[in-house]
Amino acid sequence: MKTLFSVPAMLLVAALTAAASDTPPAGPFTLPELPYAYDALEPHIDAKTMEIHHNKHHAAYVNNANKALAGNEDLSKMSVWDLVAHLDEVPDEIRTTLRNNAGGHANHSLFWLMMKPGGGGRPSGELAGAIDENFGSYEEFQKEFSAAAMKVFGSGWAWLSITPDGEMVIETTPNQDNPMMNGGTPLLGLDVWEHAYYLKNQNRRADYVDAWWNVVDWDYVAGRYAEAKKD
Ligand code: MN3
Repeated sequence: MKTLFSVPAMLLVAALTAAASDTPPAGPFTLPELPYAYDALEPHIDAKTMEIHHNKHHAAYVNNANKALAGNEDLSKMSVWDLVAHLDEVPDEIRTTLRNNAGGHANHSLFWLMMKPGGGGRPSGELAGAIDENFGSYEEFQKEFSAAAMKVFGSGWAWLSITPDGEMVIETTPNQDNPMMNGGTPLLGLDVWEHAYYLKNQNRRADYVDAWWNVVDWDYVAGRYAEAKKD
């Protein structure tokens, strides 16, 4: 009879210990609120995908980055942008973890802002001019960007970005890498991880890419371009 009591007691201790060590630190990073409701991008991006993408995937990047930074006061003072731009300053043993998870936090924080309900259309002003100048036309840019997004093998991102030399380019990155890791400035990014579209589109990435153009927030992208030109 004694063992019947002691076994559950041990399990309880084990469960409590596991629960305590599974609780991620509260900072330095926090999951940003979405600037719109989960269903706001319907019918182009479905509510369930948005909820899981934000509340599970993005949250996991935040939690894992915070765990890796625990006890490192200097790195914990850096913004996520500084951190992903200066991975060379990160100790070897946490560099890959931060590349993936601070990278994931940075990329998703941008991604939510690069979309809005009632988005789409086309850019205007200086950004439109720069796109025409670099790609020939908006249509040509859109075609090239979509093709780049389709060519990402496995998980990654397609970007419109400014290189360290000030050139406007379409590029892709694997995993949660980001143009900032190479000194560039992302203007527009598209998450082509399957978690971004599999619930609605299954294997049809092209359908997701086509739908996504309808939610791009060109005003936000134009603002990023204006900021990049100031530097
Ligand atoms: Mn994602």
